Amino acid sequence: MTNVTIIGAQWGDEGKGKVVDWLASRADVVVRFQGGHNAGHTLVVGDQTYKLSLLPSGLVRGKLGIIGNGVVIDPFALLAEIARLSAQGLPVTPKTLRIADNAPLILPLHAALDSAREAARGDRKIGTTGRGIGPAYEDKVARRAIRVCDLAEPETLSAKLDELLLHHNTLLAGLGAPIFDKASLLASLLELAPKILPFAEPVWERLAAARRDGQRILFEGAQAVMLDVDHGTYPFVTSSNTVAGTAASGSGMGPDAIGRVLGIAKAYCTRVGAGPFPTELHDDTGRMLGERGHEFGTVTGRKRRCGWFDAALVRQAVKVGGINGLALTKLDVLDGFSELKIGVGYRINGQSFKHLPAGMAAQAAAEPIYETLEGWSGSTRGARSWAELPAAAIKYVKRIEELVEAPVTLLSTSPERDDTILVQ
Ligand code: 2SA
Ligand code: MG
Repeated sequence: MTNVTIIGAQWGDEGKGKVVDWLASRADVVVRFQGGHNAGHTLVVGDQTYKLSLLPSGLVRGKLGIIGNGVVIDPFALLAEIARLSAQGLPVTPKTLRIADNAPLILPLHAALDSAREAARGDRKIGTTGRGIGPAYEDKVARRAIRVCDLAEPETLSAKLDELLLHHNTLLAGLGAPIFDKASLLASLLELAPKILPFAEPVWERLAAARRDGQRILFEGAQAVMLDVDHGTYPFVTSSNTVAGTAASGSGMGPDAIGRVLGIAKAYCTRVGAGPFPTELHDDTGRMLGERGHEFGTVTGRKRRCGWFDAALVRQAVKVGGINGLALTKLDVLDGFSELKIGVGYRINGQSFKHLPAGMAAQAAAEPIYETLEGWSGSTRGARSWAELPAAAIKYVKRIEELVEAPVTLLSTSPERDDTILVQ
């Protein structure tokens, strides 16, 4: 059986949660490998809506969930999310969830620094989720992060907190933000340690055993390729690598474990936070996409910016992300438009580009080059077969395939899991 890796092919919120949920029924293990509780995956199961941030979506289907070493774990947020799911009738126990003992922790000081920095940036802010993701990854790379395993070693924890606070309190004070007290931070961590540690283990061992036993692993990406710290619209990105390759390094497996890579893209495009978005619409069409698509952030409730599908951008995501096939979601949001536009490249200072160049000024100046397609008047909402789609909708999907140079293998026509068309 092949494994599957799911990643976002735009700027996030493409509907990864639904597709992961759809594929989870055929998997044995679902693994998160990067990001943290900045992710927001909405799953609709019957009359229940689950909003997951840090937990792997497969838990909702009773599959073993694993949080890999590549994730930054806020232990307070983890316990709160577990409590929330339990209140919805879905218990999460050390039998159903395992977390990497070498994963770095996000602490309250990371969120404080994230927010203080954003406030200090003023108009130049990135529009982060304020969850402390960036500062936590910085600490990991700077070799001062507190990791899950440190919760089992009070002396290590205490010594590491000294180093961490020396660094962070200096930064926080410089930004005029309140500083943190070691004694209370240490006490709160020692208090939650016995609740977190039962979930912790070297997950790479369990994953290696799962592979040996022929189990099928589903890797659940968060955010998206255009938010990748290397390949995205830097500096308007998240602080992790979001491409498929991270599934291996972020879970402790070799690259051959990654399997098929399914990129998820909306049939149009959205972005939350600041940064370039060449096909963004500031007009009634943009507002209509936002209203019909209910485009608000799952975690922060922020309004998402909306625009036309950018095939040049998704083509780039296909190449750098290692995407073999695309799942196109929210096609129904485009129902009823008389015509649709697709971005096929950019004009920047009089020059044409087939890709989005890396420079910040070039990205900000990029004007989309559009191709116009006929819209459709019929409804695609809830369609479960190719034959139920209007001819113009099929044409739209086929044109996207050509432009992004990857086949569309799945089509999603509503948030319901079963309203999905398997194309190939
Ligand atoms: P951060 O917090 O450091 O990762 O923010 C850096 C940039 O990454 C973007 N980002 C996201 N974009 C879309 N969806 C995300 N998750 C939530 C969701 C977002 C929400 O699924 O709805 O609820 O607002 C996500 N996480 C990070 C972020 O907007 C910054 O541009
Ligand atoms: Mg989301």
